[in-house]
Amino acid sequence: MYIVCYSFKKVIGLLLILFCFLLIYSANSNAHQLFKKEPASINDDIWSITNFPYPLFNNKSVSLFSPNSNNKLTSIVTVEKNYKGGWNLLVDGEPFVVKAVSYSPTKIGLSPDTLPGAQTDWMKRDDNGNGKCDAAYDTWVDSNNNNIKDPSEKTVGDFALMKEMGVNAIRLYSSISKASYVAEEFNKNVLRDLYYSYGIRVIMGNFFGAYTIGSDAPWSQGTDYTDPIQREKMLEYVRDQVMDHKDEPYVLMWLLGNENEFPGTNSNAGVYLRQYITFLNEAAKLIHQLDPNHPVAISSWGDYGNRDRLFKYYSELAPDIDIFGINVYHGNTFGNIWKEITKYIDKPIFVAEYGADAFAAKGNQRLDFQGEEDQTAQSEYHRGNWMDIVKHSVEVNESGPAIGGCAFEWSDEWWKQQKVNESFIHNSRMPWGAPFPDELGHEEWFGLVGLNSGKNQVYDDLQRNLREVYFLYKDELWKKK
Ligand SMILES: [Ca+2]
Ligand SMILES: [Ca+2]
Ligand SMILES: [Ca+2]
Repeated sequence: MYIVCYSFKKVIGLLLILFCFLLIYSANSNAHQLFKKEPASINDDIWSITNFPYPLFNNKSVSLFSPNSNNKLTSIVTVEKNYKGGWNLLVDGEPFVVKAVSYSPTKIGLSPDTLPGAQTDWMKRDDNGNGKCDAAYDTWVDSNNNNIKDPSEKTVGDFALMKEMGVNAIRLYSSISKASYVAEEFNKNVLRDLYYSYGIRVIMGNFFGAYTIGSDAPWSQGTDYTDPIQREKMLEYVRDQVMDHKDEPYVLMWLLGNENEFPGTNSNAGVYLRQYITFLNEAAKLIHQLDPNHPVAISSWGDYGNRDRLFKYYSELAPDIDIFGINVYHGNTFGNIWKEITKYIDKPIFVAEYGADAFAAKGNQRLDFQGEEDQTAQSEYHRGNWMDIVKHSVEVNESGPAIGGCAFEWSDEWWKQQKVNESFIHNSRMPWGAPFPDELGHEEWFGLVGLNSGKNQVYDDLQRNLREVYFLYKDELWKKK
């Protein structure tokens, strides 16, 4: 009996030991799993902020510092008036003509209506899971327009394509969090690589209340520039963004707003023009206090009804804005706007948006969705605009105020003229009247680069179709001398 009991105790003991062993093993394997699940990306905490439904990547392949950078963190960018009254932008003392494109490479099928941040999340999007930013490094050119990636059509990436075209800056419109600046919306590794590996800088935008971003006003009411609480929020947003990027090598300039005087941006800037412009100046002052190394530009609305008054107010109320930027869609040239501006404003002028869409409606039927691409007409429109900028720059005229422009835009955005859930369709409906080649603006077709051949709706997410205008810049207008 004793022996039996002893054996029984021994068995229990052995079982206990085995149980403990299993427990430890199980804990270890849980720990191992947790470790394996540990987020790889430095930006993974954005999950909790914006809840983007896709994995974020850790772009280990991009270099953070170029061998020639001497660890210099940022350039000194200034504006300078010459003895003839013309203006130059100087980067580390050297004249710099801004050859920029607006860069919002929204993936087909995505829309900010259904996915907040859809038009700005390209810096983090890695849908093909290779650890690299898709738009920057993984796009390919469908050079024979068959919508198929043929063996000869190698992966090249937008950054390389832009460099090849002669682009020296991209315009980023804004971060898009409404209430406060969220640093994780930007991927600094990608932007540093844009600068170090491709020589392209960033015009760092801030909507400054346009579309209620920054003011956090209810959409139904729109941004109110007379509201002290909203104003404080917008300044705070600017302060946080500037502090986050001011020492980065890629920053070319700050750019506040985007056509905020236009009622379509859902603000009352155009109504309370004096208050708005005075407030812009406050923000410009703040930026100068925080960052003495980069100038402040704005993005005014070229179609404001009483431009005489607009430019007069800017002249009187905004001495701290360094560069007068303006979006202009006035036809093949900018017409009289140079004279209209310089009548009041003695500052460098930056055409913050210009360009035309590639879609040509058949006839003049605004509700007729029929038509096809007219790449030549788009290209010639860009030629006229760029040559007008050159004509008003010191390159041609020593008293010229133009320091460059930003072509709108790099690639088509299929979400812009849609009913809900039409971001998979390249719509041509609801164009706006404008002095474009067919007198209509088709908002989804402004790309220098299309996302398919234009002949059908079959595409690869990473496909690029270079339009004629791309080659116009690459081979003529922005060709490196
Ligand atoms: Ca990728
Ligand atoms: Ca092809
Ligand atoms: Ca669409």
